[in-house]
Amino acid sequence: MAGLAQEVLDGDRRALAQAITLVESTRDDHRLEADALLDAVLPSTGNAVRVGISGAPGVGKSTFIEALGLEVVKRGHRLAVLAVDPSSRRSGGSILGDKTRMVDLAREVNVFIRPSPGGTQLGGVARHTREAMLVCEAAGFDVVFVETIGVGQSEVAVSDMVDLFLLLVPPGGGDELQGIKRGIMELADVVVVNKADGDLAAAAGRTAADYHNAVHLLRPKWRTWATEVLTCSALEQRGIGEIWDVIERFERKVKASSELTELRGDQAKSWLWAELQDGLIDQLRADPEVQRLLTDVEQDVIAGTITPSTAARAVLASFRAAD
Ligand SMILES: Nc1nc2c(ncn2[C@@H]2O[C@H](COP(=O)(O)OP(=O)(O)O)[C@@H](O)[C@H]2O)c(=O)[nH]1
Ligand SMILES: [Mg+2]
Repeated sequence: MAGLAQEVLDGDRRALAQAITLVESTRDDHRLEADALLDAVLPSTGNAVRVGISGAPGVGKSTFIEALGLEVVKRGHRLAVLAVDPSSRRSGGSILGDKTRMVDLAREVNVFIRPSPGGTQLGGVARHTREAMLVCEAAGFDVVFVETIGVGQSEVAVSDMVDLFLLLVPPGGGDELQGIKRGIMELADVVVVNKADGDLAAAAGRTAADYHNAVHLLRPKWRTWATEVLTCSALEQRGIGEIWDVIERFERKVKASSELTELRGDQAKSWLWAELQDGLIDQLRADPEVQRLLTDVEQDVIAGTITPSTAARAVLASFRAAD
């Protein structure tokens, strides 16, 4: 692993792709190698600006990532684009299909685009993306975008690995605003109303004003940052530079106030607990006796003859005894 780790640190793209394939593997022996690799590169991680980008299908995420990505590389950064999309296997892949659409961005030498890892279990998909992010940072990428589609719990998982969560919304009336889940609004550090062009320009301005009012009713997430609302046209590449300016200002502020250090510490802690939870459940399932008992009590719980709490206690007791 030392060889591969060194190649990653040297910025070798083939090594980077190989390392990400390794961290995405579910094989036990690969997992041990992946952990060794991650341990080796860990001191060289954490130096990137980590941005989560979310929004409902069709809002313009791919177009926006291409436009903002080109701006970022124009300013001399190296950009990695990753994704968390547990549905990508079934739906044929959001970002994978988009890679062919993000043609200009994909052609840039200082850009690395990786589709969402496979899997339908959000926890596993998110873990692999988070680890891929660390590997990209070790390889010298100083900006990371993590895309997620605007449905389900994947937003929360992404907000647990990025510094700034950017929510992309379409122009529209109050109804549109109602349709955005409050939980997602609460995660947003920057809201961008896209498609502020042509006939939609005026509506986009009104939508931005509505969001501005709405986000200020929410409990603030940061001491030093209040959610900003901007408009842009990803298609016509207008307002994009201003968005990157806001992201840089955010990063400066939360760094200066030590809030970023606190956030990343909290995130690392919650990943530790997620790993413990997954690891314990894997160990439970690995024990054949416990597994048999599990199958039985699961049926009893379904049938309503035993409470989930009593069933869980019995399984845990059997696990401890087996140990
Ligand atoms: N008018 C306009 N259309 C846009 C803009 N950004 C994206 N679109 C269009 O919206 C549609 C969906 O865009 P896409 O980037 O694939 O959205 P995604 O599903 O969120 O990734 C496409 O037809 C884009 O051309 C924009 O800024 N203005
Ligand atoms: Mg897309």
